[in-house]
Amino acid sequence: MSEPTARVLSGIQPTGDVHLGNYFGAIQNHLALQDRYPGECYYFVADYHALTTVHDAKALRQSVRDIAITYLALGLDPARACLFRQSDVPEVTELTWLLACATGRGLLERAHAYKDKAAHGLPASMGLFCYPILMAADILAYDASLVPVGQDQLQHVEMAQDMATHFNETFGAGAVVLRRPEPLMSKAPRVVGLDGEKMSKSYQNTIGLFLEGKALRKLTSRIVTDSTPLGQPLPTEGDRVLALLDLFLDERGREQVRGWYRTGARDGQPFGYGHAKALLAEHIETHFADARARRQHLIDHPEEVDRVLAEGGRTARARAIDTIERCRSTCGLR
Ligand code: AQP
Repeated sequence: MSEPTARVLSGIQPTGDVHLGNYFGAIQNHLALQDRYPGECYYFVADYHALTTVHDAKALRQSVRDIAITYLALGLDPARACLFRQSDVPEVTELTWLLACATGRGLLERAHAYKDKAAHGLPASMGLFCYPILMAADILAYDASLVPVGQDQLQHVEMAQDMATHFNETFGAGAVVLRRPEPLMSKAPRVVGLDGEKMSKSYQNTIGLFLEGKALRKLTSRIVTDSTPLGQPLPTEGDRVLALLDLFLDERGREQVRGWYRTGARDGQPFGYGHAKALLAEHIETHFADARARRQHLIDHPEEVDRVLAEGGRTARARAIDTIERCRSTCGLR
């Protein structure tokens, strides 16, 4: 295989509304990387993955389009980054099988995401158990060298590294048939949710990007805090509202808010959690205001979104076909 330039690959599941964890943990990086590596970024909507939890065809189709709308509204530029539907590249399911044949079961049994979901009582299908193999196939099919993800996906990228090595050793006698990917984490690799756990659609503790007004303020008011009364100093360590506010603030803003926390006062007036939560709602609303407007345009013009996905699917599939041909030949299937 000839040495390709840096190539970026990442995905997101169409399992509900995109939340602050997805955005600050991964999507912000995805958008920055299209400037750095134009033409080499591949971002997919993981509809095969979603089948582990979504069993409603209409809802899945709608959700795929919603995620694509969100990416485009946030600034994904189809001229620089390829946005596609995972299932438009069925070759990844074949690569999943080839990788499975070179992967020990013990590797999958160590997957934290599977264990966490099972511990939260979510039904554990074989699909969920094998999810890291499909994810490895997604990464390896495009010869990706960089995989921007949140902390929860770090182990899966490491497993993809292991699977590439196992495949190369098992079938390729050590030749580099599949390229080893490296994870890339953002400055906010683990964003907390309303309850202080990892923000996650499955845990129903998320804050969506496009909520506004009363509904948004109602949601931020649900963030769990201690019971420090209004006007008393608030803890700056471990507070969830402050952790979320930090995502929107520069160094100066962070210091300023910490000052209000430490004194329990802002401009001579008592300051408490209610004020901090209202401030967070304001930041969310302002930060995503432009994207919210672009999103409305795309909701009204779904044909534009479908066109981007269809074109992205063709581009991505051409890459994956190269890889699968190489792998088939290495395994002796041709
Ligand atoms: N809380 C988070 N902090 C930082 N990054 C996060 N990501 C998700 N949650 C956080 C990153 O977002 C990208 C897309 O994630 P996903 O939706 O495909 O799946 P996920 O990681 O499993 O996110 P959820 O909300 O927890 O989804 P469900 O509940 O459907 O499984 C990934 O890069 C992820 O790391």
